Amino acid sequence: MSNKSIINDYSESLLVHFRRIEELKQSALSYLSVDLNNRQLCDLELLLTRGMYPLNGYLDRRDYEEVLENMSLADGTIWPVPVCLDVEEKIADSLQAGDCLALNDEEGFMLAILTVSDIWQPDKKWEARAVYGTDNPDLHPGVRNLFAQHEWYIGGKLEGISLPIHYDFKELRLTPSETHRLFTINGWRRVMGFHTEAYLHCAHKEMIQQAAREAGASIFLQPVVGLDHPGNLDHYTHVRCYQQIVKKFPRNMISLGLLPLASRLAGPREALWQAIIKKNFGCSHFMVEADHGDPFASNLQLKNFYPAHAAQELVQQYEPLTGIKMIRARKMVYVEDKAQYLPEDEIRPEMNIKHISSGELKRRLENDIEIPSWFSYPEVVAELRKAFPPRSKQGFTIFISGLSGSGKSTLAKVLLVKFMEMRDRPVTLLDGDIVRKNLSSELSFTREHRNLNITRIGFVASEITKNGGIALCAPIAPYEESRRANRELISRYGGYIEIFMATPIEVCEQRDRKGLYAKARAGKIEGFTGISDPYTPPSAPELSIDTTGISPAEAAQEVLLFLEEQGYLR
Ligand code: PPS
Repeated sequence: MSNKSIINDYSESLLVHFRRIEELKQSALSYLSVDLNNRQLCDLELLLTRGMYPLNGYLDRRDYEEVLENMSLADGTIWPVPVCLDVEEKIADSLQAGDCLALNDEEGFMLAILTVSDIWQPDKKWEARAVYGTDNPDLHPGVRNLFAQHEWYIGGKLEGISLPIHYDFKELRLTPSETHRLFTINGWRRVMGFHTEAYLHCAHKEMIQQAAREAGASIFLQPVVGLDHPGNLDHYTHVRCYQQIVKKFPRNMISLGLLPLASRLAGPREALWQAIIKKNFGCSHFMVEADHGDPFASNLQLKNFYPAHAAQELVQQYEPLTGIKMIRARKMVYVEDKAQYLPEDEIRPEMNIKHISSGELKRRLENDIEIPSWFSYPEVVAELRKAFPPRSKQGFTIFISGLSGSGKSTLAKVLLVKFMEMRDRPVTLLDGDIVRKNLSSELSFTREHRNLNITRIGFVASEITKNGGIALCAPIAPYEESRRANRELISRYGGYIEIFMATPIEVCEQRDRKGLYAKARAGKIEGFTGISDPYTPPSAPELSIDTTGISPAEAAQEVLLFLEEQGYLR
């Protein structure tokens, strides 16, 4: 490789000898340091273990520009995706070529020393167009992520002190040298790598097994545990499901290892990058899906960003340079009359096929409905049921928003009593006044402080919901932005029911239980909601309740009926 030291180029890992670690730790006392985020830690781990061979550090500027222009390093070695260390301007300003920078984990534990070769401010629009095919962040989440990263890049060689520390699934965190050794010991000359971030069911198992059989290869199932994906509860459930599904393959045919990858979502380039990484883990074959690496691959609502099969074609085209063979993933479909899975392209019109979509699977889990064994294995379903309990066992948040005097607190109190009476789940009341006294006592009623107050309530409610309780929130919450943030956060952990108290302001003002409207009209309270500060009604609440002509018991009954109908109450 160009202007890079040969010393590390062929070594098994970039971790240095413990004698050198002692020296590095001593010298590092005078080095600048940065704490890496989760994404950067994934890159560092794959660099240190040599999952990203032949890189022995972060790309310098020449290599980076070649990667964008030609999908190769400056010496012509194929490399499709930039791997640079992004840093804040103040770090970039304090460094020059030849300096050393200590790289720490999020707790400040030192993992590696980077000897800086280059510091530059990349043209991110150019990078986005080259790697993703667009520089519009609204069209591509990968571009959005890129633009959200620091503005300066650093390139340079790494000396590793320790791999990032993981406490979970240690036996599955295999490095390339470990997997290669494992394959050699087992006599696996041909190994097909399978990369996944999804839950796997019977159709996947049939697809993987059939492809491996055709290639005469064993299987290395390598799921990604890198960045948490929105909507995913946790990676623990994923890994436990993978541990179950490998038991369904013939013995001595499959091994499981976790890949700490910060996916770029770059479609064909992503697939090619993964192919090189799989080769580095000792695989001879790599299964590529028609929409591999596409940011919208598993999203039924959105059209894929890249053309179908583009990823397969690119990986195949570069086979001579990467040294790993592409295997096309052939989707399998369950044929009821034959009680077996067949490749989708072999299905004839008269065949009776069955399918359960991810949306339907979610519905069945939520409502405790049977999941047939032709679709998934009972052991996998049992893991999913633990992670996604039916609605009747999930925690939920009832978020009541509305003007002062609209009936929020009264409704919340009646619901509190009803839930206490049911004794189904623990209940917590987070009324506006209670929160203002206990959680947000230093906050005023400016837009910024109100939003902060609401997101604090949202955080507490999300913890309650996550742990299976009921959070009853009743603040004014006049702005859409903080209500939306709460919905996004809490829906990940359980139910979220937004109730808009649609009682007209005239009625609220007439009630004026606390005399606040009168004071606001008299100019004695500034920025009073509905009088001198705006209230934006929720755009899509689960329920709207106008308490003008109904009793608190009737309002509460509307909520209880809704909860029952949605499956939260039994
Ligand atoms: S917010 O906007 O959601 O943060 O408000 P919240 O925490 O629910 O607090 C609302 C209660 O504070 C009292 N109060 C005011 N409300 C609105 N605007 C102004 N300027 C204001 N100043 C004090 C008021 O009593 C609200 O209680 P409720 O129960 O809604 O009447």
